[in-house]
Amino acid sequence: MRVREKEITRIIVDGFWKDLKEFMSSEVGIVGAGPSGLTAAFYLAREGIRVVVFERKLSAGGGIWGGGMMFNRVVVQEDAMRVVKDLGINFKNEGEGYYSLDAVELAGTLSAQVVKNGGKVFNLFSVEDVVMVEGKVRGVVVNWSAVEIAGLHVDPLIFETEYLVDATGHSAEIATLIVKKAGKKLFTSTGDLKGEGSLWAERGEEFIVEHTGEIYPGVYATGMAVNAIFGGPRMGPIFGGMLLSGKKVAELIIERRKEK
Ligand code: 48F
Repeated sequence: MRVREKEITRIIVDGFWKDLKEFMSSEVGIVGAGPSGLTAAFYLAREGIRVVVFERKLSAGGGIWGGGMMFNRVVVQEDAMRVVKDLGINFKNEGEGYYSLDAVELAGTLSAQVVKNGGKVFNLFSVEDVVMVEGKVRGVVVNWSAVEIAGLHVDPLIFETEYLVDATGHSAEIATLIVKKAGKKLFTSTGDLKGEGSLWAERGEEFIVEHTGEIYPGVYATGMAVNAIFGGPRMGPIFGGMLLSGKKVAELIIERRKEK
C-alpha cells in the first residue's frame, strides 16, 4: 500500500478539528488530568455527559506517574477500592486495609477509560483564565502550553462549559484565578483560599472527600485543590482520597443536573 505523506497530515488535522469543534461547548470542563480530574471525567463520561479535560503537560496522569519519590507504586486504602474495581485495575492486597497498584497502569487505565467512555482529554492545553459573565463562570480561556512556556504574545481560545472543575492539584489555579478576578467569593469561611496545611495522611484523606464540592457558583473542586482551598493537610503518597474525591465531584454534578 502506498503511504502518502499529506494523507497522514490530513487525517490528524481533520480528527483534531472534529474533536475541537465537538468539545468547544461541553457540559463539564475539568482543568487538570491528575488522578482526581481523570476519575471525575471517567464517571461523568460513563453517564454519557459531554466532558472535556484540559491538561498542561504532555501526558495525562498528574502526580500518579512518580508514585512516592519516583518509586512508581501507588498506595490506596480499602474505601477507594470500589473505584479501582470500577476501572478494572490490577491490585495487590497488602493487608490491614492497604492495597497497592502499578502507577503506570493507574495513569494509563484512567486516561484510557475517560476516552473509551466518550470523554476528551486535550493535553498540552493550559487554562489561563475563566469566562465570567455577570459573576457566572461560563467557560475557560485556553492557550497552548507551548505558548505559555515561551511567553509568546498569542491570544487564547475559549471553550464554553456549564460546570467547571478545578482539578489542578496543589496550586488550585482556578480558585486562585476566581479570587484574583472576582474577589474573595469562594465558599470558604473567608471567601479566600485557606492554603494547604502540613502533612497528616489520615486527616488529609478524610478532609479531601468531606470538602469536595462547589467552591463558587457552578465551579467545583476535587483532589489536592480541595485541601489548598479549604485549608486541609497534605497527605503524601497515598491516592485513595484523590480517587474518592473525583468520584464524589462527578456524583455531585450528576445530581445537580437532575435537579434542573
Ligand atoms: O497534581 P495532580 O496530580 O492533582 P490531583 O488530582 O492529585 C494530587 C496527587 O497527584 C498528589 C498528591 C496525592 O498524594 O498529593 O500530588 O489533585 O494533577 C493536576 C494536573 O493539573 C494540571 C497539572 O499539569 C497536573 O497534571 N494543571 C494544573 N494547572 C493547570 C493544569 C492549568 N492551568 N491548565 C491545565 N492543566
